[in-house]
Amino acid sequence: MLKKILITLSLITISSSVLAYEYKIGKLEIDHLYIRVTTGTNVSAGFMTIENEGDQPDKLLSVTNVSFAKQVEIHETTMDNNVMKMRPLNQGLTIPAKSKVQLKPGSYHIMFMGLTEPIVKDKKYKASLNFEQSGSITIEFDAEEAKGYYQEKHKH
Ligand SMILES: [Cu+2]
Repeated sequence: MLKKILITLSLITISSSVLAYEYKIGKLEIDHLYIRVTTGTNVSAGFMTIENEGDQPDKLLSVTNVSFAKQVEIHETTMDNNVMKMRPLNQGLTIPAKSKVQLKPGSYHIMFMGLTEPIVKDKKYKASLNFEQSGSITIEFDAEEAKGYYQEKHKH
């Protein structure tokens, strides 16, 4: 009986460490962070989910403290006559109250340009996310290969 309880406890410990890459600042919860592994290009994109549990909207204003890229912008991908285009969100990305915004391929993303090193699997990439209401938080992206979706055409 005691043995069974111990096994159960250790399983709980394992599953909670899987959730270690979750960040919380103010009323925001940030999850599923990853940056795309590069294959010879000097641009990459970062993705995440941001959930706002608060009653007030917040805004991701900028991404700073990035050591591996010369320029970082918040982008939106749109379709214009079947041509995929990206535009920088110079006013920031709004996270409405009580809702979740997904940065994902084909939609919002963090654009890293002028990479000073390749993005390789199993490395972590640090950045600071700066929010209008909640302030700044330093996060880490896991590097993941682009798979299961089309390669984005980058038009800058
Ligand atoms: Cu982009």
